[in-house]
Amino acid sequence: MLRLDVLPASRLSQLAGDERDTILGGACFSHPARVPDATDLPLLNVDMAVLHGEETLCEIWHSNEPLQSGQSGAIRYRQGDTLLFGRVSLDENTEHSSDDARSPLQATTEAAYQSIFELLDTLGYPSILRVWNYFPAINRESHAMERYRQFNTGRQAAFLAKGRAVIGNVPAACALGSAGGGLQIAFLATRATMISIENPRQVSAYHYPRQYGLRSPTFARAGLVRLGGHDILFISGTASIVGHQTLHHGDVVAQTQECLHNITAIVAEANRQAPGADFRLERLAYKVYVRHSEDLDAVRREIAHAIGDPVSIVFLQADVCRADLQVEIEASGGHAIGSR
Ligand code: 3EB
Repeated sequence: MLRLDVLPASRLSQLAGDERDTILGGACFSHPARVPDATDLPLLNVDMAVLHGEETLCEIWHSNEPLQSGQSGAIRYRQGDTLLFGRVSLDENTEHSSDDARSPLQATTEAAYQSIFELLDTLGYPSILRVWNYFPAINRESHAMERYRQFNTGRQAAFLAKGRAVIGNVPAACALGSAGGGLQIAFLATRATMISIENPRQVSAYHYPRQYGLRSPTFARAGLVRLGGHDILFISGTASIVGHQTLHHGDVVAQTQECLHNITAIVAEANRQAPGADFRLERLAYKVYVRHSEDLDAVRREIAHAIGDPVSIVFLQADVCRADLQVEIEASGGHAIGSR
């Protein structure tokens, strides 16, 4: 039903026939960003360095449903009977006029999410399973507010404007600082029923206290969906946060361990909600965002120590959405992983 393949852009451009027709969409990472030769597909090109190997690395989602491609404004998408993958990439200044009280990033975020919701409402994919958000200088302050908080304000405003819940049943997500480019968002939506999962070790992000911004981040710790008889789990970007507080300032090893404790707790929660699923840490596909590239070996060693050699793992250099966080880990499982 759903398959994740992580491959270099050079191999992506060689895919043909059925191997290409089954592509729903995905994201490619390199620094600087290079456009892979697949312009009709909804692929994000993120300016983000891959920390192992030289090549542009692409995370490609495949589906065995019959698929068709479409475009609506700035959104490119591909859809099947139950799944839709879309991507939008916006320059921060296009949605902003000089008399706007909102910052350019806030206005652009709000416009991007509103257009995503309009598309999904029109095409009838009510639930968003997973959103990937990337934009530059995530920790920089401008317009008297950190840019991550500007993003949160625009995101929440769009959810509210389109009548969507901002607590409870919200998508799994991540938000990371890229090295350049505009606001880039990829999303996976479904007609199937999804369940949002929270982590008992953490305050839900939508209930964070005001010290982290007046508008809370709109995301769940994970999303669970049943597709084609399989339970599929999307774990949001997970950091060294317990309760609502960052733990282990300046200690990337301890932060990595705390991320993995949180992921372990989310997996346990998912197994409780989907008793037949049997999600296991070593069977998940991981994406690890490391703020300082020199921490790669320490982070990698900690992950190997805790979960051995996972079936799929990618290390990227990215800024994490709190200045005191040095690492963030996301994961997914229950779907097929690898080439067919
Ligand atoms: C956190 O737990 C760390 O704003 O969409 C993780 C996952 C984080 C998603 C988002 C932010 C987001 O608060 C940051």
